[in-house]
Amino acid sequence: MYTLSAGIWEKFFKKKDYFVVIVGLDNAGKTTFLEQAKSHFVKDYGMLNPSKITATVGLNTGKVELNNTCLNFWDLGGQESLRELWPTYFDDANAIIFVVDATRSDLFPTVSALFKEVISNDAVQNLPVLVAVNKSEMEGASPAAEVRMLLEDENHQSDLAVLPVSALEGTNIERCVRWIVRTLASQPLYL
Ligand code: G3D
Repeated sequence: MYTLSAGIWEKFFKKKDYFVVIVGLDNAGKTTFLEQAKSHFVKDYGMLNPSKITATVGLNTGKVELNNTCLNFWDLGGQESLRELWPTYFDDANAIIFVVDATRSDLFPTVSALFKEVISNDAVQNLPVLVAVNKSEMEGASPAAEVRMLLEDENHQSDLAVLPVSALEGTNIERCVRWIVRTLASQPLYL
């Protein structure tokens, strides 16, 4: 009886912890995205002034709680020399956020190759992946649909969302976080 009640308690009330890895090319806006997510969901969190956000060397972390879910974010440095460390984090990840700078269509071939590399990693194959098409408030930014076509890969088996965002202005950041939470909660596979 105790085991049954403990099981019910765990299922409905215990906070579920997930790890979400944020990757993308350097300067795409990963750290700004994380700062916005924290400022939306962490009570009294004072977002860093964007001008004070410097290039990620190694790792930034952040925790966001909503409902009975706790998302632990790892924002990984995007410089070429740091990318070889990404797979180490994929092994423990429950979801991936891939940030693309929508204003840098000149980098799209590199972005596409990098995305394929990420999703072909064995540990990522079955994880939900959210592509944040960032800086979308800027004139000349490529639409999310174009980025989606660029990244379409029939080998990726699990959930994929491609959303336009502005990490700087906070547009759609909440929607991204809620998509991750909803997708994780709906798939026992990801638990
Ligand atoms: P990274 O963590 O991927 O390396 P950062 O990227 O979060 O450090 O952001 C890199 C630069 O892009 C920063 O500008 C930041 O303010 C800017 N940026 C991030 N998100 C957006 C966005 O949605 N819109 C616009 N217009 N700019 C954004 P600086 O000038 O500090 O390098």
